[in-house]
Amino acid sequence: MKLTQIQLLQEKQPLIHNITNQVVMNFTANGLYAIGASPVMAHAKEEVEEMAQIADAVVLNIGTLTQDQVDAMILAGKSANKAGVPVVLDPVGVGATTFRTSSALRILDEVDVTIIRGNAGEVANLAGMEVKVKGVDVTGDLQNENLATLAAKKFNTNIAITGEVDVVTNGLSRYRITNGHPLLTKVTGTGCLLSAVIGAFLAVEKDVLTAATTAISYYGVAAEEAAQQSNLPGSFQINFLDQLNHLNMEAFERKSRISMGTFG
Ligand code: ATP
Ligand code: TZP
Ligand code: MG
Ligand code: MG
Repeated sequence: MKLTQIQLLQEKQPLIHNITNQVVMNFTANGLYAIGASPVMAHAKEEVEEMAQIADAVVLNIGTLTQDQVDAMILAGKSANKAGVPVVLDPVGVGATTFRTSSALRILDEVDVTIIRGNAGEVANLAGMEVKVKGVDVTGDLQNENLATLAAKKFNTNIAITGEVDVVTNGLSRYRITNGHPLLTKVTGTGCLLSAVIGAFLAVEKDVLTAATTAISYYGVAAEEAAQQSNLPGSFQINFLDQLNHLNMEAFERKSRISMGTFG
């Protein structure tokens, strides 16, 4: 099952349309190439509807948002919705400023988002809990599971909260993924790239929870393997891209840690 999705991805080379932040564009494009997908960054209001329509997934990331870009994200998201293309939202920094929070909420109001992927602080703020994005610790595992369920129900969508432990839920079923490596926190854009990688998996797997959990686990095992070859951020980043491209499938099957539970 897991193998099939990755093989499919490499065969199909889905087009992933990213409207993303200025920090991570190059890393995101390289990471998508590494897993076999075909990235395109297109931000202009004049072209996003057309691009979203021909894409296999659309990724909206508000990391360095401007009002124009938010408008473009809504145009792209609506166009994707019309064409049946999955949409990922990465609400970078929601809660840090009013503009980020209100823009993310506007996107969620106007676009049918397939999955939101963020850290615990971002998802908490999105769900209306006033939590400092950097600072207040909301990362107890149980809290994240409850928070993800609450947000999934509130926005009637799928949620992935990532951190040391990752949680994916649609509000009813939930999965925990315990792959990953602390070096991922020392390279900028690893969350943003993960959101795009989830988009790529959604392009080849219709079951959103299966696509997201496999993507997150694959990503985490690639990081674990890369960390065996390098223990400093610069070389880790390079080895991580190589592992995303060339992860040994036997190692993935053996090291993948996904557990399932249901909420009462
Ligand atoms: P933040 O701004 O909080 O770092 P982010 O958007 O960068 O958020 P992360 O939660 O860091 O997103 O997730 C990116 C990747 O890093 C995920 O694969 C996640 O599992 C992994 N990760 C994050 N923290 C750790 C950790 N302490 N140990 C292992 N893996 C981690
Ligand atoms: N500033 C605005 S967007 C961005 C920074 C540093 C990148 C955030 O990337 P990630 O994946 O959330 O760490
Ligand atoms: Mg991070
Ligand atoms: Mg992030």
